[in-house]
Amino acid sequence: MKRYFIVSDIHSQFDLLLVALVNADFDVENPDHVLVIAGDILDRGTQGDSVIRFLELLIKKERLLGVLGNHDKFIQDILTQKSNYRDISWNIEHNGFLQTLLLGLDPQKITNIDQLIVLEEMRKNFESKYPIFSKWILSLPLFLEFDRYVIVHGFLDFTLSDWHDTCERYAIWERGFKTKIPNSFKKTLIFGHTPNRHFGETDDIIYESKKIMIDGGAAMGHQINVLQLTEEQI
Ligand SMILES: [Mn+2]
Repeated sequence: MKRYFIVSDIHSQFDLLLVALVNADFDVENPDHVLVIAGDILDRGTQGDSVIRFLELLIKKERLLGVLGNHDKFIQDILTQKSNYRDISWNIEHNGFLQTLLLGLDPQKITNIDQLIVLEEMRKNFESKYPIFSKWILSLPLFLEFDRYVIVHGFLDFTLSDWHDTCERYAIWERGFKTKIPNSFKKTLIFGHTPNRHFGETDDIIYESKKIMIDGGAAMGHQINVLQLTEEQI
C-alpha cells in the first residue's frame, strides 16, 4: 500500500531532511513510499544543491509530489523570466534568496546582480544543472486534494463560496493558523509556511481541529517534520 511522507519548508537543509526521512523509515528504493512537499524547498540554507539532486532522484522514480510555496514561486519566476531586479534584491534581503541564486551563478559575478543579463545567466545555468527539477517545479499545483486531507503551503480562502478558487497569492503567502476552518469543510488541512515554534515551545507537528501544521523550523536550523499517511488514511 502506498505511504505518503509529508514534509514542508525544507529551505535547502539537506542534513535535516535526511535525518527526518531516515527517522521516518522512508526508503528511497521502496516504490510505495511517496514524498510530498508542502512547499518551500529552497532559500535560506546552503545545501540546496544536495536537496535538488535528491529530489531529482525521486522525480525520476515518479515518487515526488508537491504544492507551490512562496519560495518555490521565486525560482519559478526566474525560470519563466518574470523576475526583475527589485524582486531579486528584496528576496535577497528578506527571504534568503542569495543561496539559491548562487546555485546558478558564479559568486565572482554577484556584484553585477543588478544586471538582467546576470539573472538570465543564472536561469540558463540553473536549468542546465537541474533540468528535471526545473521542469517539475514549474508544474506544482496550489494544493493537493485527497479524500480526507488537503495539502497547501499557506492556507485556503474559506471566505470564497468554493475554496478551490483560492488565488495563488493567498495559497502561498497566507498565515491561516488564525483562521477558523468552517464546518462546511469536511477535510483536514495540512500546511506549513509558519514555523511551529511561533505558536509555543515545540517544533513538532501541531494538531488542531481540521488543521495540521507541520513546519518544524528548518529555516532556523530546527527540524523537518514528517507526517505519514497511508493510501487508505489520506
Ligand atoms: Mn513559506
